[in-house]
Amino acid sequence: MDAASPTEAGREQRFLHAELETMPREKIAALQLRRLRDTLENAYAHVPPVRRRLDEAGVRPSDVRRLEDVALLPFTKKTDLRDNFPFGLFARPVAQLARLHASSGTTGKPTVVGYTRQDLDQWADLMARSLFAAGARPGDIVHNAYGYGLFTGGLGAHYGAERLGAVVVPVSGGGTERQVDLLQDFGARVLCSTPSYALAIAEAAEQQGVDLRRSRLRIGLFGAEPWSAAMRREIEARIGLKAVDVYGLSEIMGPGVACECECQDGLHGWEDHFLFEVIDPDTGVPVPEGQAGELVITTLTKQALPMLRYRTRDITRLTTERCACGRTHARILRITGRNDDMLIIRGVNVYPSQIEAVLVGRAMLAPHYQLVVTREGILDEVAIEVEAQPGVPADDYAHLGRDLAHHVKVHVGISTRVSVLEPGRVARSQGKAVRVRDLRPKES
Ligand code: DLL
Repeated sequence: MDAASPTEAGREQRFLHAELETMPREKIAALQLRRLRDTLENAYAHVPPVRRRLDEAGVRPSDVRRLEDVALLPFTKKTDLRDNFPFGLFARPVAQLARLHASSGTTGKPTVVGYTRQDLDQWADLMARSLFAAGARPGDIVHNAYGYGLFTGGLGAHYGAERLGAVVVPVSGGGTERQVDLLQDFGARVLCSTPSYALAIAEAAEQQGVDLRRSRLRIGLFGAEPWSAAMRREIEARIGLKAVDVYGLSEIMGPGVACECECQDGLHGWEDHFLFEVIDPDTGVPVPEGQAGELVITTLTKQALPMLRYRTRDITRLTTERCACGRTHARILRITGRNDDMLIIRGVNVYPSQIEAVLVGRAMLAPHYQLVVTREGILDEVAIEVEAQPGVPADDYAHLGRDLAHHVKVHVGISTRVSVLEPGRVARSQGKAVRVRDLRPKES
């Protein structure tokens, strides 16, 4: 290829928008304050439930004079979206929107989110920035195995890749054997999927006798579900690519709210468009930088659905320490799990990803597992169902199970029952994996 072609030049370039991504932190803060005030004005003027809330709290948009004053604003919760179903929190008439997405809740109505043309444009920009940070470049073939539809993963990654100038293969989730064929035939350099689905693709390839490590794949943008460092190592080893973490949620935008760069050292939260806080989930009080808590996000540029202090329920830590890549935007460290997924086992708080971290990569065990939660009297118990690697004699299963239970006890601090199962017995995901089967009686 001609060295002067845009594609080759793109490979030298370090940032998609250098000025925005390396802005001094004081400048980021000034921009955030300006945009926060605009967002408040927009929400106060156009969203009656937000106006009511702010009036009740005795806060006027003009009261926000410094960035820290964001703490004066009431939180928004998922239930607020449900209570105002479907369009009650929109700041624009539905006819002025360009798209709707929705996420299916486990109970009741889905959460509906809306975008103006400008919101969609900004989303494409941020997802393009995320892809670039991860190492994707114009001209790359991007195999997009996030589900297309109401879920934001498929279309979010799709338009971001197009905006970057990449070549998108809009394959969506499912038909895993065919995904392996397409990856080989088209020679994709970038794979977008949930981490659990990447593993399902890796497994399907191995079963077809295909070594994806010899394919053109170099970069994976994996997100939409919690995954451990052990899972990253497993995927990287089996597919032969750099696995990068990407974060987002439909209430705020979709994928691309934050993304790791090639340093793989935490996800840059795009602070020119979002304000990130970490709070103590019990008290609602912001915690000092570096301490774990619930991530709270305020949108700074969204027109259709401005969100003030949205409680994500995701547990993480934030750092503003400068990343080796040179980007100045704060980093969200790996999301350990959702508040809702936290189990309390005999007084010990446990996230499924902590068990995953012990289990994945253990000799003779496959990285396919599910946790089964039951209640004995007043105490919750966890059983682990995990597959053996193909070829491991069934006689070894009991011993492998005892060994894993021991390591979980040592590293996580809880007692579990482990069942080692034959290969293929744990359901494979095509999108977000179901890691927990909750058999506890439902509270009424
Ligand atoms: O999952 C958006 C997305 C699509 C993100 C593709 C990344 C890639 P929702 O369906 O609304 O949106 O689910 C959002 O998924 O609150 C987290 O609990 C979880 N989640 C998303 N990304 C990550 C991640 C999309 N990288 C919810 N690590 C969020 C851990 C994640 N959890």
